[in-house]
Formats: sequence, C-alpha cells, structure tokens
Amino acid sequence: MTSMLEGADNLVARGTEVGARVRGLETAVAAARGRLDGAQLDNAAEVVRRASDRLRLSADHTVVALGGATGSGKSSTFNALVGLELASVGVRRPTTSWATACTWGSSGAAELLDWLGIPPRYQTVRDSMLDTGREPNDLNGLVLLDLPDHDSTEVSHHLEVDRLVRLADLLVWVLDPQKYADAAVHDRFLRPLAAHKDTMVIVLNHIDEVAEDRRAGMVADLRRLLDADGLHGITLVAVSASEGIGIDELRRTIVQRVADKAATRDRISTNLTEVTAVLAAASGEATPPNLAESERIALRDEVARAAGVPVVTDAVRRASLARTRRATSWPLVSWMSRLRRDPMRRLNLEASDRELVSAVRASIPGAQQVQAAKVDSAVRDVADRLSAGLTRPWAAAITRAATAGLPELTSRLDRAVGSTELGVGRIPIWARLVTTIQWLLLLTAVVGGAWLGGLSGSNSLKLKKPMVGSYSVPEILVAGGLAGGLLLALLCRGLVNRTANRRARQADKRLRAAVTEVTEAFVVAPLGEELDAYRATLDGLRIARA
Ligand SMILES: Nc1nc2c(ncn2[C@@H]2O[C@H](COP(=O)(O)OP(=O)(O)O)[C@@H](O)[C@H]2O)c(=O)[nH]1
Ligand SMILES: [Mg+2]
Repeated sequence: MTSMLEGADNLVARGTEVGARVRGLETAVAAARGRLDGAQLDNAAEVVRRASDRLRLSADHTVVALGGATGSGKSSTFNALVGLELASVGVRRPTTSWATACTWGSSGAAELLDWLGIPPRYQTVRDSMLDTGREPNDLNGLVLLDLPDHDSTEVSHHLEVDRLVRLADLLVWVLDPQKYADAAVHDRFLRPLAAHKDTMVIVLNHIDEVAEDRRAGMVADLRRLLDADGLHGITLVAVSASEGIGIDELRRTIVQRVADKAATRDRISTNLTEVTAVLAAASGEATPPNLAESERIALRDEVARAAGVPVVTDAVRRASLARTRRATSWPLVSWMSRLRRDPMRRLNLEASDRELVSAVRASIPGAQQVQAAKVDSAVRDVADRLSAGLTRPWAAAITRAATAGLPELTSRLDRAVGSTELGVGRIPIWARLVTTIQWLLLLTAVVGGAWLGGLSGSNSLKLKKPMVGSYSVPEILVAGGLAGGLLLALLCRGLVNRTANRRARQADKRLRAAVTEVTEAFVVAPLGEELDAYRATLDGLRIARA
C-alpha cells in the first residue's frame, strides 16, 4: 500500500475525460499567465482547484475504500456490498499485499486500478458477472476497495490512510464491538482525520454479536466517542456483514455518494465548458506562428549593422592593411611613416582592438541612435508579422516580449562588440620574415655604398674593384639591395591585401557571432517563449474543450 498512493497528491481525476479536460485547462492557465486577462485566468484556476478537490482519484468513478483493523470485518463487508464472495474472509493479509477491487459499470476503471497498483486478478467488474440482470445501476461508476489489513497503531499506515482519505470519495472505516473504544484507534487515526469527516463513514460491524437491547446503547457510546474526536455528525452505521444487518443502509449511503459524485462531475464539466469558452475567445484560434529562419537572419543583420559591424570590419581591414604593408615595405619608407602624425594613420598602425572600435564608433556621431531606431523598427516588424491574426492580448504579449529587451540590447551589443577579439595587432609570420629580409637587403645596399665610398676615398691605393661583367661588385650590391627591397615590397602587395581581407572576414565572423548571441538572448528567445506559451495555451484549451 505504501507504493499504492505515491504521487497521488497532485492527481486530478486520473484517466478520465473530465480529468483530462481539467489538466488541459490547468496547462492553458499556466501558459497564459501574464498574457491573458488575470481575472479570467483566476476564474479558470479556481475551477481547476475545485475540480482537483472534488474529483479526487477519478472523475468518472466514485472510489470507496474499506479500512479498519484486522478482523473488524472489512472483507466481509466488502463481500456483503458486492453480493459475492470476492474478498477472502478471515485471512490476514500483510500490509504489502494487494487490495481487492470491485467496479460497477463497464468502462474506464482499468487505468485507475492499474495506477493504484491493483493487479487484474484482484479486480472484478460487477457488470461482467452473470447476475447483472437484477443489478440496479445506481452503483454505476463505483470502485470499491478492500484495503490490505493493518494495525491501526502503526504510524506508516496512519499516513497512508490519511492520504487515501483525501483522495478517495469515501473511506468506510470498520470497527467492531470489541475494539471500537480502543484509545489507539481514536487517538492515532480517527481524531487526526476529523477534517475529512465529510468523506468518511464509520461502520460498527459484528452488531449481530451484540444483544439486541444493547445495540442502541453501544451506538450511542460510539457516537459520543466520535463527537469527542471532533467527528460530529459523521455517518455511523451499525451492520452485520455476515447476517446482512444494516448493509442496505450502508449501500444507500454509498449510492448517495455515487449520485453526488455524478452531480459534482456534471457541475464541474459545465464550469469547465464555461471558463474554457471564455479563455478560448480571449485566445483566438489562429494557427501558432513561427519565427522564420529568414526573419531571424534579417533581424541579426539589422542588429549587426546597428552595432557597427560593417564599419568595424572595414576598419579592421584598413588597419591590417596598413600594418602588414608597413612590415613588408622598404624599411626607410616604413620608418618615415612612423614620423608622420596623421591621426587616422596612427590609428590604423597603432591602435589596439578596443581603441579601434571606439574610435570608429566615435567617428560616426549620431549613427548609434539612428541604428537603434532601425533595430527597434525591425523588431517591431517581426512582432507585427508574428502577431497578425492573433487576438489582442497575445499580440500585445508578443510585442512586449520582443521589445522589452531592446534598451538592454543596445548596451549589451556595445559590450559584445567592444570585447570581441579582432586581431588587428597581429603581424603575420611571413610579413615578419619579409621585414628581416628587407633589412638585410638594405644592409646589403649600405655595405655596397660603404664599399664604393671606401674605394673612391682610397683611390690612391689603386685597389682593384672586383668586377662582374661591366659592373663592379659594390655597385651591384647597392643597386641589388635597393631594387630588391622595392621589388619585394611590390611582390608582397597581393599577399598584404589577402591578409587584410582575411582579417576583416574573421573579424566579421566573430562580431556577428557575438551580435547573434545577444540578439538571441534579448529578442529571439523572449519571442520564442511567447510563441511557446501561445501554443501551449491553445493545446491546453483544445483538450479542455473536448
Ligand atoms: N458474527 C459475525 N462475524 C463476522 C462479521 N463480519 C465478519 N465476521 C467474521 O470475522 C472474521 C474476520 O472477518 P474479515 O472480513 O476477514 O475481516 P477483515 O480482516 O477486516 O477483512 C471472519 O471470521 C468473519 O467471518 C459479522 O458481522 N458478524
Ligand atoms: Mg480482510
């Protein structure tokens, strides 16, 4: 029995049509919270709460459980009510053994019994039996459980009983003349359950064993004890399961309970229909829209433009171009370029990633506001497209979700772009190599020059110039060094351009990734949440309407 009721607290009318509708409405209310009108949702939530309260284990069935101490006559009472010997009488079943169940009416109790953990061989359907002809159908929908035996003083049982009494429609507690006054029964079981007296019935069994003139006195005595327990007015029936005394009265009580349950179910069903219709009208029936991939991309592009990705990328290209070119050009030219104080050149040659970004941004004053406005309208366009055809509350919810993050988006974009690694400062290895070669070539020319100078100075020494063809070696060194440097710089041009373009592409990719992340977090995800909520609400309402 311990496992029998696990997880039952959140249970609403399991496996039944009304139960499914209640759960559908519950889902819809949760999803629509903060989107649809609060008062309408509160009404619906109240219907859900009442339904959960009243329908308990099942909407379509009235669950009646027989409990009590071993030997009090649960099984005998069960059999007397069923009219057949289904439950083994006089057998003590340990607490772990199965309950016996009998259901009246054909449909739908299987899932409930399965969930209660009662195996098929302990289940009987009253309709399936041969004598149904004389069976009145006022018990249709009844599920009668003969609970496993237990000692009422055991705390664990007490807890199970406590849970069952909240879930079952009726708990029939069977006492017997010997033990009805046991303090343990009253202290540990009956008194704590006083709050549930409306869903409990007390049966005083074995009444045939009490002399007829003493029966009324005993019932009165028990009634006093029950009053002392706080169970004023609780239904109390004296029966003899073996002699059939009082069984009709007990049956009438159960029939009444079944009728009440049916009425409750009908009322709840009506309420469900009403509040569902209200929410359905507020929600509309438009097919849930989706954010198209193309819209998502267009939005990202707009945000990237607003964040200045194209201008920053262009600056990265120019800076990379300037730096690599300087590294590969003739050393004297690049050395001279250091002396010039053109701020734009300086920026391209010396700025860090961060400085470059802020300088580029600062160079286009007012652009940020213009771009922010463009993002704003792009986001609103998407929101408008998505909410076209939706009812007002949902359209408003979508617009709200799409635009709520915009102020934060701007500052997050600044941070994202500002902290993206652009790599403008890195000179490629090949270019560093070229720098070295350029210096070597220059050195060659200088050595050649010095040699020429030395020769003309020491003309008198008549030193012979080494000749290669018609040119002297120092002349070749000077000319070769100078021409080589120039030629190398020229040859590197293409590579320099390609490097700059590649740097720009990389920067563009990184910047766009950063922008996409921020856009997803502040616009796309909130939008997605609304669309999910809309979908969940429609699904829930569809189930609730069925
Ligand atoms: N005389 C008499 N015996 C009963 C009555 N109800 C049950 N018994 C007997 O009491 C014993 C225990 O009954 P049982 O139904 O198995 O009790 P359970 O342990 O609560 O299921 C059995 O021997 C029954 O025949 C009754 O109303 N009158
Ligand atoms: Mg029994």
